[in-house]
Amino acid sequence: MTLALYGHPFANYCWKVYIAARERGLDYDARMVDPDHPEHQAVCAEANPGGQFPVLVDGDTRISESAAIIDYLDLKPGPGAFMIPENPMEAIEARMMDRMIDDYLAGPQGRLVLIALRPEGSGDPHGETSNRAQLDAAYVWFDRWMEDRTWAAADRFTLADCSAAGAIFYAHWTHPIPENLTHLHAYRKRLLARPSVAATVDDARYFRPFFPLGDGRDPDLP
Ligand SMILES: N[C@@H](CCC(=O)N[C@@H](CS)C(=O)NCC(=O)O)C(=O)O
Repeated sequence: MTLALYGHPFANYCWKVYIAARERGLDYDARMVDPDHPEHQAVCAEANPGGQFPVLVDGDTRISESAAIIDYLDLKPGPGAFMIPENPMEAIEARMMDRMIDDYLAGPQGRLVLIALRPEGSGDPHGETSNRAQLDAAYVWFDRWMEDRTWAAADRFTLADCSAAGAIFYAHWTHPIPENLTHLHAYRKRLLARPSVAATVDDARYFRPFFPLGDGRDPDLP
C-alpha cells in the first residue's frame, strides 16, 4: 500500500518528510492540504489538535509530527540509508540536532513569517525584534557547529539534515545569514545540492512569490 503524506510543498515541516522519503527511496502519495481540499484538512484536524501537517497515513496507522513520521519511514524497507542512525549515541545526536534546528531556527523563522502576514496595523514590533535576535544567535551557534562537519549529526545525512534543509533555506530568506558565517553558508549550499533536497525545493517553486519576506533573490538557487 502506498504511503499517503498530507502536507504542502511549500511548508518547511513537510519538506522534512518529503526529503526523508526521497532519501529512503520510498514512494508516497502527496496529498495537498489547502482550502481546495477540505477532506485533507479534515484528516489533519483529526490527527492532531492544531490540524497541522505533515500527517502520514499508512492503512490504519496515522502519524503526526515530522520527526515521528521520519522514525516511521525508517521502519519501511527501502533502498536508501536510514535517517535515524542505528548506533544509539549517533541516533541521540541526530534527534538532538533535529530538535535544536526546529526550535532555534524553524521556530523564530516561522514566527517572523506569521508576523509578516498579520493585517496592516496589527504588527508585532517586539516579536519581530526578539525573533530576529534569536535567529542571529542561532546562526552563530550553528556556524560554529558546522565548522568541522559535513552533515549536522553522526557524520552522515540524517533526520537532522532533513530538518535543516527547509529551516536554513527559509531562514536565509527571512533574515539573511551574515556573509561571514561561511560554515553555515557552505552547509546550506551542500543541502541545496543534495538530490532529495533539490527535488523538494523544485516542487515548491510555484509558491515562491507568496513568501512574504525577503526580495526573492537567492544566489544559491538555480
Ligand atoms: N511540530 C510539527 C509542526 C508542524 C507545523 O508547524 N506545520 C505547519 C506547516 S509547516 C502547519 O501545519 N501550518 C498550518 C497551521 O498551523 O495551521 C511537526 O514537526 O510536524
